[in-house]
Amino acid sequence: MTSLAPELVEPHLTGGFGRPYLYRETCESTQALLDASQPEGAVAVCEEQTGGRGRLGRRWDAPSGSAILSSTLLRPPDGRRIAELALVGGVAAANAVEAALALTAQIKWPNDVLVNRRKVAGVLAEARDGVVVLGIGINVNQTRDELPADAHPSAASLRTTDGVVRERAPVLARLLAELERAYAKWIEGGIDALYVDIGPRDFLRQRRVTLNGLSGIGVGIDRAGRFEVDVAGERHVVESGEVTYER
Ligand code: BT5
Repeated sequence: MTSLAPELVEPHLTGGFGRPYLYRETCESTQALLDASQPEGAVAVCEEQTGGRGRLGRRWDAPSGSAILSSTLLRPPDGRRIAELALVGGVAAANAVEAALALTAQIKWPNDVLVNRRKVAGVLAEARDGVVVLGIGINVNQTRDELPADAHPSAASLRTTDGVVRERAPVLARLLAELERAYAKWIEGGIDALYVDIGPRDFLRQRRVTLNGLSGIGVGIDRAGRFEVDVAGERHVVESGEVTYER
């Protein structure tokens, strides 16, 4: 089994993110290992989470040693919309997944990365004490049986997508390099500066969607990172929420 121990990951790091690199075999959640005392770009990684978190109190599950379970400490400037960081993480995860698979990845607003309509990565942005802890989970080597069976969208790993068992360390290093790049662009120019990475990957565009009590056709993610829905010819813009969609 491959490992994400520091001596295997640090040689692959190309930028500032991942320094320092906090590593544990087991933790409750990598989100709980970082706080405002850490510098921007500090990263926590575990092989296994006993209380892995999704959004809205949901769980994130992966067998020990099978996935990338990472959190990165960010210190965005005051006044920025924290929810946008889920999309920044989504861009980073989509780029890392595409580089590993040589297949295109889609972004399902606000925080999912899909390949072939299945979720291979999820992002969780949590603000506390003036910092943001950005959690990114990527399913790498899980077999079909090791993925949650009842998830919506249904779950996949890089392995169930192309049959390849991979070293996780280079995928993690790529993720951190992509996150550093995407975050720097976002600091400079907001979601608009990342739109080239988001617009063409927008999974919900033109799909029949329901969110926050609105049912309509997805117009897509806008240049501010919100989601637009066409409800009977009238456009609604949503800042955050849960989307259900029809195939
Ligand atoms: C997310 O939540 O997609 C955010 C996931 C963030 C996970 C990372 S791992 C490192 C860091 N530390 C943490 O504790 N969390 C972050 P959400 O959209 O709420 O999706 C959660 C739902 O996805 C669950 O209710 C399940 O149905 C499903 N799910 C659980 N584990 C999954 C997996 N490994 N792959 C795909 N779907 C999964």
